[in-house]
Amino acid sequence: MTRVLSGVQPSGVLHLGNYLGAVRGWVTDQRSHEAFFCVVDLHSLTLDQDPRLLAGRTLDAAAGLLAAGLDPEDCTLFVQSHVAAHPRLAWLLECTATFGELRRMTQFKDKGGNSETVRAGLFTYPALMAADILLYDADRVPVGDDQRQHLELTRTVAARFNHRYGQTFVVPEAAVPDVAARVMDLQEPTRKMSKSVGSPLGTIDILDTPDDVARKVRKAVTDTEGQVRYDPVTKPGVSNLLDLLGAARCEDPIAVAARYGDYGSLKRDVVEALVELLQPLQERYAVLSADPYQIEQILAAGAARAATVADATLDRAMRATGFLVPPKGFAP
Ligand code: AQP
Repeated sequence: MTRVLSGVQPSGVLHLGNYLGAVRGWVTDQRSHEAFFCVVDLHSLTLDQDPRLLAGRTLDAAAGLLAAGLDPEDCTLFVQSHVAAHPRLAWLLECTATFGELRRMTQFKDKGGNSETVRAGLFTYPALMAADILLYDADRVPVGDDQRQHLELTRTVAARFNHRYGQTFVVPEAAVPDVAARVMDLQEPTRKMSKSVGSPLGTIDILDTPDDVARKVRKAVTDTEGQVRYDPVTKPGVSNLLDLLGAARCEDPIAVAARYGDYGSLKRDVVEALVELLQPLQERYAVLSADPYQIEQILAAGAARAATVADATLDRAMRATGFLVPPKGFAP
């Protein structure tokens, strides 16, 4: 059975971009693949985090994934920092990737790559992401469009490592969805919807109430043309609304556009479709979040399963690199 792996940062509750661009596909993947999904808490430290909130946000992210439909019977769900092999393999991969490759990552540039005070981890985290993937011999990595470049780097690094030290890693493929691969910010529709960048009015969280959804969609930036057409280059705001409606109702956004003559009725239907889409997730989230202990148990079992696979891959990579590997039973 082929393997999939993907992850989400605990930088807040999942937003519509996370759900439509990635997590909705994970729910399908878990039934047809051996699936590993993680809350990538180590990645969140690339930006400032409040230590009083991080653990709670990690649990919230896990509850969001379970509410979205991940089932611990069908997949392994865990927290990245609970599996020590991740940062250990990341070091080997930092020493495989080059400075020039990391410097070209657009996410680094977008998040302040020119500043002297930016965290070194923001520069090197694509190597940690490569470790997340390669540890599980993942064939397929379902991600939104924004992660394509990191996936390409993972493939380059895996191939280079294999060439230098002998066959060690599976070289993975990115799996980007056909619809909603890049959900845009409602206020700045040329920028992707994001938890860490952008205004709260531009991002729809999966836990937003119907009133919140209606307010945000009503205020979504469109244009002055007044004509509903799907054209992401010249009409990014309207096209984003069409993408959202198409993704929520599983329809092609161009076909959706043909049904509307004005922005008002389009926005009304976007609200209705999103409220309908989010309602069952919110009901499941309410039940799950009432019992955080149960979520911790799911994550602990997931980490134990994940560590078995990850430790074996790390061991293979350490041996291939030439390190003195300690005898079995040695606990560092
Ligand atoms: N706007 C988006 N449209 C489609 N897919 C998206 N993803 C993220 N944003 C969009 C996909 O969701 C998965 C988890 O992403 P993440 O936790 O790294 O991203 P985020 O929620 O957008 O969080 P941040 O804090 O804003 O981080 P950055 O700016 O680094 O993305 C991934 O598969 C991602 O592709």
